[in-house]
Amino acid sequence: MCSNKNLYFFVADVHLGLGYKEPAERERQFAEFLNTLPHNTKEVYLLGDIFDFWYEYKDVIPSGYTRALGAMAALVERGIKLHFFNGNHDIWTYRYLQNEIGAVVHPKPEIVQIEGVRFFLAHGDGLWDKSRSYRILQSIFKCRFLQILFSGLHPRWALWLGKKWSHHNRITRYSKETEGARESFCAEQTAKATAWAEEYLSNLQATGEQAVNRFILGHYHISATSRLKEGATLSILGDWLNNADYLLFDGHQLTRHKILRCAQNDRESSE
Ligand SMILES: [Mn+2]
Repeated sequence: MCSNKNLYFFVADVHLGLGYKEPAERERQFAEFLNTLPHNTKEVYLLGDIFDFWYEYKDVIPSGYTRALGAMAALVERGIKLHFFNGNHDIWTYRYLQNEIGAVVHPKPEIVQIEGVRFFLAHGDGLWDKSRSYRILQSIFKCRFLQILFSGLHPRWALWLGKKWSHHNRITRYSKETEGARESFCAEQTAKATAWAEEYLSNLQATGEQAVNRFILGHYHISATSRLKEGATLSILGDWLNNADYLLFDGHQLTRHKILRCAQNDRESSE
């Protein structure tokens, strides 16, 4: 990590603000992670759900997140390019992150070329789940009229409502899960993601478009890697609720790292 190669980091699902385990500790850990990135870091990709709930008004942003926002701004000040992909928990960003932090906001999945390697980057929701309930929920969230209505609420009520909903969503899922259910969830989601990525590659091939070499997704809260055809890989990022998971690309290799919650040592594995 100390060479002079350009470094690129990928993180998702920190869920700042979520009252699970030790939220203040989680925010400190995330801020420290950003503050201590090596000097040869070129870009940081935040792949969604960094905030458990975000909403902003022209002159008001949610309270909390101070350390995280400060660390994000400091990164940009250091000349590191910061990318913020909207997740389903932080879908409603307007201009604050661009104007105040200097981040590049990506509302949709993107294919980007990094050091000659083609990456498909996305938060990961809705890529293959086209169910009716998902589409209804999306149309509610993306509805401009509802956003205007929401903005009309006093921030005290709007943010209370949003945080309540976000929190309920995640905690309900976590509290219902047993170890066995978690394992089968991981296997099932990895299989779905892999099938989707394979099909995506086939479609690119059929239309004569340039292939993607690396797929990186968040959203599923699982640390998983799949090998795809033609040497491509799919990596799903784990969340920061238990241990912190991130991916590092050095222009050649993509490696997965874990910052363990109790012991601060990094664990590394090749993708
Ligand atoms: Mn998500």
